[in-house]
Amino acid sequence: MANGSPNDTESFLQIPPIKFSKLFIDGKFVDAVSGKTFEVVDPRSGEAIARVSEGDKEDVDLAVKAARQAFDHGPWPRMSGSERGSIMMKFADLIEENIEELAALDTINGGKLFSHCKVIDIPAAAKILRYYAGAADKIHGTVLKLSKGLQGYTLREPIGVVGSIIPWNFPTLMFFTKAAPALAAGCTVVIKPAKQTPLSALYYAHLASLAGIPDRVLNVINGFGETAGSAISSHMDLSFTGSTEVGRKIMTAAAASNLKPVSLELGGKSPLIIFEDADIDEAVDIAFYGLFYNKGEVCVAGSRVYVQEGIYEKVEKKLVEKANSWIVGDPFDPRVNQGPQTGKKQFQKILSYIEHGKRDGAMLLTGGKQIGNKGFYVEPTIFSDVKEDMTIAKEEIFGPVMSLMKFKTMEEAIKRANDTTYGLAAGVITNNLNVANTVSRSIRAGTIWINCYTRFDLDCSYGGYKMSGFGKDFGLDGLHQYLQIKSVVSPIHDSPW
Ligand code: TXE
Repeated sequence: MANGSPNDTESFLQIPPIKFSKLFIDGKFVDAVSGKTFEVVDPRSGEAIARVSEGDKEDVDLAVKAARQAFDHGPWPRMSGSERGSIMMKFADLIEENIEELAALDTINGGKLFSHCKVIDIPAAAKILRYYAGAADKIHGTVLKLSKGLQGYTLREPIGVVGSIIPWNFPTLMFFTKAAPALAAGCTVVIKPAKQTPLSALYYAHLASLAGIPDRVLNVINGFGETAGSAISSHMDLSFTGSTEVGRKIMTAAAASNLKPVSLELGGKSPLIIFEDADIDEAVDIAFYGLFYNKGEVCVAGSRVYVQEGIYEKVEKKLVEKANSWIVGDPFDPRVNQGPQTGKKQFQKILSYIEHGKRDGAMLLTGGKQIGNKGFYVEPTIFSDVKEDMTIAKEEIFGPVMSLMKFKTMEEAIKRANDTTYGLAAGVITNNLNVANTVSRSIRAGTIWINCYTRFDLDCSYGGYKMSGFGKDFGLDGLHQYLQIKSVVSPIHDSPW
């Protein structure tokens, strides 16, 4: 095929040793109480590569009990920030010592490019740990001079036991985006990886222990959303990344249990607006990677691309050329640009959206089909003449499917870009500073990229507007999610002040 060679999979088959497959509770790898296990699948072949323990409510109860004990009586929240920080630094070092193996686990388990895991995802885990390790001893309150005869101060205290439910598209990044700030804050954590991608999370539990994170502070429960995930959301403070639909269930569980604070990073349908004055080649590159990076399984993916009418046909043509030279195949193969979608359900969902697009009258410029007959490979797909009321323009596809739309004026582009229930991110490409600034202020989304896309920086917090959720990951805002403010007030007797 023009696109890679998923059927040559054997030549790149590199199954890393799967050393950890149980639940991690109380500092030990243990079987599930029920003794149940479930299959983990290699998306290159659709076949099972391991079985891992299947946690359920009883296991979540044990993990929460352990984490609660560690929080109420253990050393972790009582250590100085710098002590916690130095253990986290050690954890980061251990990750770097095991980059190849960890990268291979995310590739075999998530269909992610090995080369990306090796230079982006796994090193980013160490960076995130170091960023928050460095912040752990800079958690300050304020001193307050109150009314006459009163003084006070505020403390920022860890919120307690944190439950994190994470998705499968970035198994490593999501693990540390949630766990690192929570640990730095002095919280204890119960984390549930997605059922598709538990392998690296279990490895991280092992490394955390080696680094000196005390037993019970970090617990990992593999399992399904409806059982283990739902038990976590009825239990403790929560941080979640996943679909808007499940976000809704988590809010309901939070309200029905203990009114726990929740932070939700949910889906998106992010617009990217390209103006006529842009450098076309650069704009095409930004748009292409903005959608096809990580096979389109990116929450901020620029899936609605608005192009101003004067350059529309040129952009269309260049995007198609790029798609035709984009190599889809085995994610271990260094020549490959796009691996298989993470799981069968997601793969089928993407193909069904493509059918919707055709039925609704969008013009299929390229792609549109499965590649090969084994595994979960999808052609890079571009639709043109897409209208806002079409399903492919409204709903998150979470796959390699781009929708192109033509616009005339800036005002029209802003109005149409905002015509969505989501608000995670947006991009604008133009050389006109005024247009860039006006669009940035007018789009209702949590992150706006100007003349770039998907450029994350740890110091720059991100999270959604509207139904893309609330709460911020990254930056100091990401740390503050795991801290609560206590005010302490005391009188000064007979004070003239
Ligand atoms: O996600 P889920 P799915 C979007 C994307 C994708 C769609 C569905 O559009 O096609 O969601 O993917 C856990 N209580 N995103 O079904 O179910 C689940 O086990 C508690 C966007 O895989 O939201 C997993 O750990 N937890 C997103 C996590 O939720 C529950 C990334 C996410 O899975 C649960 C992934 C329940 N009732 C998908 N049900 C992003 N924002 O980046 C499931 N889970």
